[in-house]
Amino acid sequence: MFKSGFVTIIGRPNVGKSTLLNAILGEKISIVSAKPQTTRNSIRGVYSAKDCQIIFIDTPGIHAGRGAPSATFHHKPSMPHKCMRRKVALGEFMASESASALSDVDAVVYMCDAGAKSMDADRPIIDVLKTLKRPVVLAMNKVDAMDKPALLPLIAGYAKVFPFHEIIPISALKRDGVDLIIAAVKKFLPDGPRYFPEDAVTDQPERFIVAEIIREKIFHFTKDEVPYSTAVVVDGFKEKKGKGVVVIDATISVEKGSQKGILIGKDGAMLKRIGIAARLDIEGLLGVKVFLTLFVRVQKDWTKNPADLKEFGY
Ligand SMILES: Nc1nc2c(ncn2[C@@H]2O[C@H](COP(=O)(O)OP(=O)(O)OP(=O)(O)O)[C@@H](O)[C@H]2O)c(=O)[nH]1
Ligand SMILES: [Mg+2]
Repeated sequence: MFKSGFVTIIGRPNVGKSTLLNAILGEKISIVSAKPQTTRNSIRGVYSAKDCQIIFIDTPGIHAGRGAPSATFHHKPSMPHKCMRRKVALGEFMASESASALSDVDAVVYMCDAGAKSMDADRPIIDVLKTLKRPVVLAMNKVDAMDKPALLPLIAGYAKVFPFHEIIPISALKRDGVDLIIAAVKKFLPDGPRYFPEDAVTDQPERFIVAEIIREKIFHFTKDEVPYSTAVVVDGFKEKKGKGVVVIDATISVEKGSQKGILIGKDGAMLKRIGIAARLDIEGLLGVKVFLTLFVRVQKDWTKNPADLKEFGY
């Protein structure tokens, strides 16, 4: 019988969830950066094999407890409109994306960073997993960057707080143990149809991935609050028929004039750097030559404004 189903990858920011999704698919559809809170939307990737199809859902990292950017994991988006205006913010959108990606899934991959100093920040998320009643596999990531003897006590520690179906040490970066994760969640798939064509990798629109690639370069090249104050929208995406060329226009919105200055840089140097790096990746993705033009504009305090969030896809 053919098996198919949905598996959500969840965990604290920066543990390597998007890296794992890309490693599972063998293709990069989800952006990655060394900074926490890179992923903002839940992103579906399709893994197809002869006997099964698994839709893996990458999610924004979950902040639980104090110091969270304004969001808690338990945010319920069904509050009255007036209250929404005051309270909805980008961080809350991200938390609600993660929370809703957990409903109706066949299994969950909970990811932690094996090198993290303590598992205290995992506990509130594990408490949520307890209420879910779904099979959970623990992916203990970044084992390439730690001393192996530290692994056994860590595994014992996690096993004590939750009945994980399996605990699998992996390196998403080096693709070590990734097949074990796939095999582990495969056990929980029900009989089901092939939801997507066998050669599909994602159902995210090309425009979305292009905007994300640009956002990734901003995360790479800028620092402090700048990447967190940035949204990217692709305004134009035109294929020149028969020429193997795609012309793309995109607008980068920031919250303040000073951030606009940083993004453009001296004589436009920063924007040029972002544009070149993004263009190369987009050309790799689309397999054609790309002309990319970037615009920068200020949309004051957009991360706090529900109408702006909506316009930017959040
Ligand atoms: N050493 C090591 N680094 C890794 C591994 N997996 C991911 N990383 C790095 O960890 C950082 C975060 O990776 P992401 O995949 O963006 O993490 P994420 O969990 O999706 O982060 P958010 O979207 O911000 O929640 C990047 O610098 C990755 O290169 C791994 O197995 N080993
Ligand atoms: Mg991510």
